[in-house]
Amino acid sequence: MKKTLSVEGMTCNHCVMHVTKALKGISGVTSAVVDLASKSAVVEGGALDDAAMKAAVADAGYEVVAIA
Ligand SMILES: [Cu+2]
Repeated sequence: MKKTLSVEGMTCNHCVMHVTKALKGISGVTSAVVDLASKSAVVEGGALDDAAMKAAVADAGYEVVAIA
C-alpha cells in the first residue's frame, strides 16, 4: 500500500527529517520519502492508517492537509 500525504509547515531539511522520522516510526510503515519542494510525503507499508499518520506528523509539529 502506498499513500501520498500533503504536509504543511515544512521550511527546511530539518523539517523533512522530522517528518520522515515521525512517519517511519509508525508501525507498518516500511518507507517514507518526504519532499520539501512539493510539500509531500510518499509513505509505503502494509496497512497505513490515515489517523495514525496525521497524529504522528502533528506530534512532530507539522500538519497533514490531504491524503491521497
Ligand atoms: Cu525546518
